[in-house]
Amino acid sequence: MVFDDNRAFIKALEKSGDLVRVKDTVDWDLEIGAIVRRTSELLKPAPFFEKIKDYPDGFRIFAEPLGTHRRLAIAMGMPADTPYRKIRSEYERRLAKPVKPVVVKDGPCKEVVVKGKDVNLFDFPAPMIHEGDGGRYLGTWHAVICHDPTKDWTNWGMYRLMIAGPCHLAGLCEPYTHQFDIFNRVYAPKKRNMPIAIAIGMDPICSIMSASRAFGRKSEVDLAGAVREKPVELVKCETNDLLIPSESEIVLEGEMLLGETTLEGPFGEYTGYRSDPRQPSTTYKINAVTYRKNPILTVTCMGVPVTSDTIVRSMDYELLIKKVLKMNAIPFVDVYVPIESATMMAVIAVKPVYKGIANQIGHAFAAARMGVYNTFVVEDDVDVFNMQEVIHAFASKCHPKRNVHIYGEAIEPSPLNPFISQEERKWHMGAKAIYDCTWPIDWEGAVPSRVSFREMYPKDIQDKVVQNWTKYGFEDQG
Ligand SMILES: Cc1cc2nc3c(=O)[nH]c(=O)nc-3n(C[C@H](O)[C@H](O)[C@H](O)COP(=O)(O)O)c2cc1C
Ligand SMILES: [Mn+2]
Repeated sequence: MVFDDNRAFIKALEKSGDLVRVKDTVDWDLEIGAIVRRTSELLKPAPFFEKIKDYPDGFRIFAEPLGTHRRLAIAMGMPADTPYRKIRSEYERRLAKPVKPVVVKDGPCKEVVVKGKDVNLFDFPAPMIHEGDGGRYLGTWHAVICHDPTKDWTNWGMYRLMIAGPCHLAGLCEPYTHQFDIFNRVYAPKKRNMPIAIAIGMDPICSIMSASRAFGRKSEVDLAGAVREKPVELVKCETNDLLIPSESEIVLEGEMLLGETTLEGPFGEYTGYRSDPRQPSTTYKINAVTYRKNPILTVTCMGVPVTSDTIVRSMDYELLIKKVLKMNAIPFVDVYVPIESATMMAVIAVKPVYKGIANQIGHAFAAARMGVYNTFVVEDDVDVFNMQEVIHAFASKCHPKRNVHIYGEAIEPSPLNPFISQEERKWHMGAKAIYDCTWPIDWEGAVPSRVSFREMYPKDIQDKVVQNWTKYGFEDQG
């Protein structure tokens, strides 16, 4: 059973030892960011800050909601120690049946309503997350919601939001996002601002969906319903017609402004580096704020992985990669985007039934709008989730001259890519590489035999050893 709201999720994390309540008063100015950063680098439980300097009692922060696979499993309603491969296959299974949301008349997110000139975004304890950030970020784990009336399509996307004034936010909305598309295709030609709603502190599945891009123009709320296996409850905004999850902690209602930009950034980014010079960014005007009593602000502190960003977006990228592979009829068996790679690396297992599969993948990836730069293609006898096996395959099978394929003029989807030059950044050009860790198909008969438990012993001996494992005196069946 998954959670209706973030508060129930927080309780479950506390019960399983995956959340720590910080009772001391902590400073929104860098101290919270530093604590969260350290928890990510040490893979510690999610911090929950109960008292924040300069803010009334009851204003709390819940950080890195999905910063480990344990927390992801709990969010999915599965045992905390579920192996990742099982979490993902359950996620994929549930996605098959989208569930439409239901509209309700009222909800906890309306407990406090503030409108017009009374709006002050500084009323919320938005942290100064990293030193050198361009400002205090109120949106680092949320959904920006907008509607395309020409397609009856509502989009949710997670796009970072810096406080730019008491009722203004500014943020990066990259050109490949749906929000950018809807604004420029539907609203800008009519010279209109676009109504938006920002939901902060939704249940964990709704947040996963806001950060996902693997599903094209499907409404994220229907897919959240699918993964929750029950509809999301939505309630109408006070000042526009958008619908927001009724259990959200904080809702900001407003508009994305036409022809107005605000200097925003730099920001400590998912790649593990501070990115962007300060630059003109999308601007939002906030006309009303509604929130639950004692609101809980969700926060992530991106930087060197592993973070909620890398946990959630790696899974999303795996689905995206599978789509690209299927479109190109590539005989793949499995895909993994290591959570330590900030989605910049992938491992793909293939059935090598014809020559040149790795190179074929390389060409497809070079043209794809995905920030996956280094891809390891292994054979289907390698478990893609097991880095011990992946590294061995790479080190022993990838001929440095023949098996490394470089695509030097690949499309660069992200200005945040740390390794491209200023010139490449300007023209959206980057590079990608494929490391072919498969044996040449014409080596039949000359392929070295792998010396492993699975391959070097007769089946009856393997079975006997596995059966008697604990009898020999070993604890774990493995
Ligand atoms: C924590 C976090 C922060 C993100 N920040 C941004 C951002 O500032 N700008 C952006 O364009 N995408 C950002 N993304 C990625 C988008 O959320 C992702 O591409 C998503 O698919 C966008 O939704 P859309 O596909 O409906 O456009 C972020 C993702 C996460 C998890
Ligand atoms: Mn979308």
